[in-house]
Amino acid sequence: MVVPGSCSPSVAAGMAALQVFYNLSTGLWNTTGWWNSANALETTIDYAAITQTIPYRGNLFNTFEKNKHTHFLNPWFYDDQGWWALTWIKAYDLTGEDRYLAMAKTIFEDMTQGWDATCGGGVWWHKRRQYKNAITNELFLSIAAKLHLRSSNKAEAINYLNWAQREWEWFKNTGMINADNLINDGLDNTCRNNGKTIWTYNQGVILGGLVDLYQITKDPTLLAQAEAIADAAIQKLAPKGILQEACEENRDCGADGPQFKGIFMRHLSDLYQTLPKPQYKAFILQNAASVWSRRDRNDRLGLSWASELDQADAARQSSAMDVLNAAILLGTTGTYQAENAKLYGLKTEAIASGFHGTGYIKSSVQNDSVTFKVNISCSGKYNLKFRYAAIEENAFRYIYVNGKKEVDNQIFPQSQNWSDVTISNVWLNAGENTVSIIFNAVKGSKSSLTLDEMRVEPRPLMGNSKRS
Ligand SMILES: [Ca+2]
Repeated sequence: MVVPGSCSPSVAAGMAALQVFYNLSTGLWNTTGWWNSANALETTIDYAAITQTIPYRGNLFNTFEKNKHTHFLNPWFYDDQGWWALTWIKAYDLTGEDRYLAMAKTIFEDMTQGWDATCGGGVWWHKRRQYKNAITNELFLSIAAKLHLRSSNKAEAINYLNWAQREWEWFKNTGMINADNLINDGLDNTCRNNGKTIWTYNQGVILGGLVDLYQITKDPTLLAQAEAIADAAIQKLAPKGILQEACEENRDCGADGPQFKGIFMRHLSDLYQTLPKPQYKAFILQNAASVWSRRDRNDRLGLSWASELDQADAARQSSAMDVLNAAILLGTTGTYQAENAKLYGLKTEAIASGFHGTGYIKSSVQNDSVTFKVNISCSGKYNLKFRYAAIEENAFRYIYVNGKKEVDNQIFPQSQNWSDVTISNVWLNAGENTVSIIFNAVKGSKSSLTLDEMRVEPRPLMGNSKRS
């Protein structure tokens, strides 16, 4: 399978085609609606974060400056403004600038005005108190959980968590999640599932909210619910493995529908970071390859990801770029087992409990070494996280990256149990790299080291780093 999971030129070309629609004077994307522009900006931020590139970061600043006087509030619809809250949270994660987080909080505060006791709770879709639907409440859940994770003020953090839990308690009891574990559009006048269209984005946004709430509470039922929804969507909404919107059959999804599939994929990608099922990875890669193979000569991508381009606009383009972003992200993280690495002077073992993969290695003699081969889609700075034990005392080893010394005698603090040591900000090239851990006793390496695996992760985003 040809996967467009490299930073350049393929995915970069798709991003460039998205920015062709960007209007500098409005800060929005031409050819699409207001809420779609929030998603196009989120796509742009994801791309900047995943590839660690700066070309479109100016759009972030510009969109904020041109529109901040509106506070990104919509006169009619709570869901439309919710997208902007998610986008500004991502902008905060990318830049660490508090004003973006503050804007997300302002938007959320306004959304709380839409909550009332009709149907036992939930936020209205329309500000004239019409229709309690899935998307508005999924957004509300996700924003609340994300704001909780980013609030340093304790009272504020508790408030956001209370909203998230209140929303989920209500949502799961409404019946909007049907017997197939798929989410219908909303509630009817008797507060029951109205049986209306199962849009892909309604199977997506919920995943992000549940994953975040799971990170906060560690309640396994939340992750199980997310898994059930994701599995059902992949099984039921993707003929021949390619995600399809219900409206595609008539080849008319209006202005909104073309955005939805990307939103699902973005959140499936979030779920995969917490629940790395091989099936999710395969699904992302298969869809990315399919849509990319259908691009036109200007790298434009259409409504259907399984057939030729119908028309080009910013909604279609950003939606498709979401799955391409997800595919790149898969190529920037990976876990490598020590027992499968290239070993010199070492043997593998599988006696101690709790190892990952099929075993681990024990390093204790002069000049022994472990060399990992690491394939990365995008060049940039990464964190290398080693899972190890050092039973007797602190162990020290040389770390080499691509044949060059990265760390003199990295310390692996004494630990009877499996622990992690992270080496931050290591430059890796697109393509193949080598990472070696070398016992150089002459230069001060010492003590035995048990090594289980190495995990390669993109350097954390700035705002995100406050979370740990
Ligand atoms: Ca292992």
